Amino acid sequence: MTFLQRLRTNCSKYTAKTALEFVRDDGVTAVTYQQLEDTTLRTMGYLRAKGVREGDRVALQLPKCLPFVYLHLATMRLGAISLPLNPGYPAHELSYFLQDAEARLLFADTEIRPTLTALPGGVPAVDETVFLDTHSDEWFHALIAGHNPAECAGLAVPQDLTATCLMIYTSGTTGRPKGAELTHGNLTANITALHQAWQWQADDVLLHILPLFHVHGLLVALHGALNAGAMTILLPRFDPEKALQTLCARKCTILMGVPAIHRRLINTPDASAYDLSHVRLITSGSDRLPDDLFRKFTTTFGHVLLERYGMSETGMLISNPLHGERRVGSVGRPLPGVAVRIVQPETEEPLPDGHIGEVQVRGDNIFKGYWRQPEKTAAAFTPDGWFRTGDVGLREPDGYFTLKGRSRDLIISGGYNVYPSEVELVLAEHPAVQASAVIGCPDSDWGEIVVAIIIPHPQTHLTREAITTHCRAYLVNYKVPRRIIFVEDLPRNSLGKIQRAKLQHELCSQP
Ligand code: MCA
Repeated sequence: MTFLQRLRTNCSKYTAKTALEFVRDDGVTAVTYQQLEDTTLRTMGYLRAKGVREGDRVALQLPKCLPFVYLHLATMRLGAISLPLNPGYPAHELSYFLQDAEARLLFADTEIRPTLTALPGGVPAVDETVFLDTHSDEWFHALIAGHNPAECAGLAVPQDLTATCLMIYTSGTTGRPKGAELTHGNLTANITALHQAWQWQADDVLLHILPLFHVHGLLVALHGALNAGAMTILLPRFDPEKALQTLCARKCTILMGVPAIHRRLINTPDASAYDLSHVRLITSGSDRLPDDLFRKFTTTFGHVLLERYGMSETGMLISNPLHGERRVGSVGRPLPGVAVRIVQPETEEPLPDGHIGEVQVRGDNIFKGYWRQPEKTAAAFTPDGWFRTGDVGLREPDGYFTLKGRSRDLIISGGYNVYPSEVELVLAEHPAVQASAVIGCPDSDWGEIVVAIIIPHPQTHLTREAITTHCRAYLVNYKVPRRIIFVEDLPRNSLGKIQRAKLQHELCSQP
């Protein structure tokens, strides 16, 4: 049974049970499984009337809200492709995604209307933009009110496992971001493996504190709970005190976070006074979990974090066990249905246990390819079909994997990926920047922070403020350099390539 079929079954089975609760400062909206199905069906009717057909892209540049969930599910149920986008993208970045994806519809918050309408030539490559006031759901319900659930109730839930249903943009070491196409089969394989590994139950209560526009918050957390017929309490944004209070008051059983979130949780005043004995699972992912944080979390809350490893292109790959040793510094063993091997990077020959090499993976969870990028898709896989993760690690003799770094230039800040090249390209656009290099430096709060090292053009007076203002106009907040260093020269190798590792060594002090 596919994820969407399972969800539909859950909606008929658990009719009166709460599927979602959205918590606002001014109140809570609860949605039963029956209401979730009805609203999804109405939304499907609305989308169909807007001309959405199989394979069309529907872009969701919305803050965390219930209409996001309805639109996402309805789009996939119609056989179309859900395209979640970070609501913080400035016009420049957004415009690229829309052009590349050629979305039929864009849903955006009314607050970004001025940004979008200021785009030269209007919103690119989108048939229609629908603005929603996401402060209240009434707007959305008014939009779909003309559509009866019966209108789409007879439509078959998509069966084709190879059809793309979700597109997530990921950046890379070169070129512009690429849309990773995930299929119904991928989503199903991913969620089935996690259901089994983490033993999701219908009586689980997930506290959802992550953004919805990424694989972690969407596929691992939200889909996990819906697939199990469990209840999800969604907080619109992460606030550590509110999260701990809700966790206790609502007797939640599952919480998922990134290390930057877990660090904020342990640093909350009187953290250890919160009784989390009813919580059965707290996971950590999207970034390496530092050993000291792993240990401090246990001493603060009496809970051992479960670290797992995944990527946007693959969903979840490796996880520490629900029962058994959650090994510090290790991401655990491959999830059911996922094959993992460590290879020598140049020859791609498998390496014996204990040897460090590139992590390569296979399984029904691995994405179909990059949207309209056959060369990049081909380059991402070995000739015999293994996906090259770009991460470096080793396998212990008992099957546990440990990640040791990355073979590509990637900065992970607070669980978000930042590629130096995308920041360097923006810096190069500034008239007073002669050359630049972007690196990640360790940071005790964010894991890593983005650091820009810049050679200003002679005869210009370049300030850090000017660089920050420039970057903010073109980049989403977490990509904006948090440290800016002006230099007269940059270290280069004999081929003229900037030596980022040398800069890192010289300029980054350990946290
Ligand atoms: C916010 N800021 C950041 C970041 N987030 N700076 C660097 N890195 C970040 N990640 C900056 C803002 O620009 C702002 O700066 C200031 O910090 C405060 O912003 P605010 O939004 O209030 O921060 P926050 O609410 O404390 O957010 C921190 C956070 C958030 C909750 C840790 O970053 C977050 O939700 N991270 C999770 C990311 C995630 O879901 N990743 C999954 C990717 P200023 O004041 O100067 O404007 S999926 C994935 O990686 C794979 C598949 C996997 O395995 O999961």
